[in-house]
Amino acid sequence: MLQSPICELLGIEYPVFQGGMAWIADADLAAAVSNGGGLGIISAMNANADWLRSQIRRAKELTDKPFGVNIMLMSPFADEVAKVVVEEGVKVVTTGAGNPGKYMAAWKEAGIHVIPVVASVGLARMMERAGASAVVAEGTESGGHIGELTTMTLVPQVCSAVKIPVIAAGGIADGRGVAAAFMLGACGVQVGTRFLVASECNVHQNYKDKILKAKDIDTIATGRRLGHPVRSLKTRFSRDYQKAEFDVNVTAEALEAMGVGALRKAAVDGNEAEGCFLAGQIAGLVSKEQPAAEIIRDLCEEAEPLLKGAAKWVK
Ligand code: TUI
Repeated sequence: MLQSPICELLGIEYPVFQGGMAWIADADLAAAVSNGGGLGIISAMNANADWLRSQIRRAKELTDKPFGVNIMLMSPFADEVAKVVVEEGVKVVTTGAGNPGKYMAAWKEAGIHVIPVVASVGLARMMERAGASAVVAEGTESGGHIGELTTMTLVPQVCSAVKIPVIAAGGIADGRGVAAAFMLGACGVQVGTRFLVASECNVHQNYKDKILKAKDIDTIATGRRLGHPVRSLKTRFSRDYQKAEFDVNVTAEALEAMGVGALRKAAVDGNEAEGCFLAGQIAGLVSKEQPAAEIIRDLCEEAEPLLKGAAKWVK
């Protein structure tokens, strides 16, 4: 059985986190992952305090296992949702797209395990000093908001730089990815794209179908001009956006406006023309819809013989 210190620390069975995907990771998905023995995570995305509170309460009805909340630090509601996780007694908070330093003291005071998602060694070190329980080192293979380094280069450098547990993310969708992450020094993985097609994921069926059909080269990173690169599936929207980005006659404001509502249009409406379908580079490997618990079991049961068998390379 694949186990690591992160299981003991958080009271979970398998060292598998579900990524806090905006407009996708709701209470239903998070509870299904937690019931399957992983760490389910509700995305607070750009939602307000009331929405997050109702999702947390729903998750508590659906599972008695630990689950987390991901706080997207660029959200205009970050301050208010940061309070809700304390009031609702959430056990684990992950953060993305920024530095959660200003919230750390309050969260730690409340006994929350804070696990920031980092894309650099510098932020990982800073988070360890600020009292993070662990970090998620997320490579540029991931879907959504991304940094520059690959998982292959980021994870071992973060592992060498900090003593707290490191969870690897970005490009992991099967047991080979899990085994590789452990070989790089991680003691857990965070998986997004494969959980997006979980049976319990409420995203529009068009989104799932697009992931299931995607090939290796079907994602694109846009948004560099505004300083927030985002990886999504190649669609009419992302190609149009890229064109606009390279066009000096398109203002930053116009670009910003193009992106508004695009995640919701993809996840809720399945709108192929105007939606932004965030996805990781590993989408090409994701080929079937199945229950979250089965995904977790597959990931870990595939990784076990690979890790045990690694001795075959050593003579
Ligand atoms: O945050 C994510 N993934 C996301 S957030 C998101 S919603 C969004 N939509 C449009 C534009 C921007 C966001 C969709 N997907 N992953 C974690 C992550 N964090 N990846 C990279 C980072 C990151 C980047 C820079 C963390 C910190 C950072 O700088 C911190 C600092 O200020 O030093």
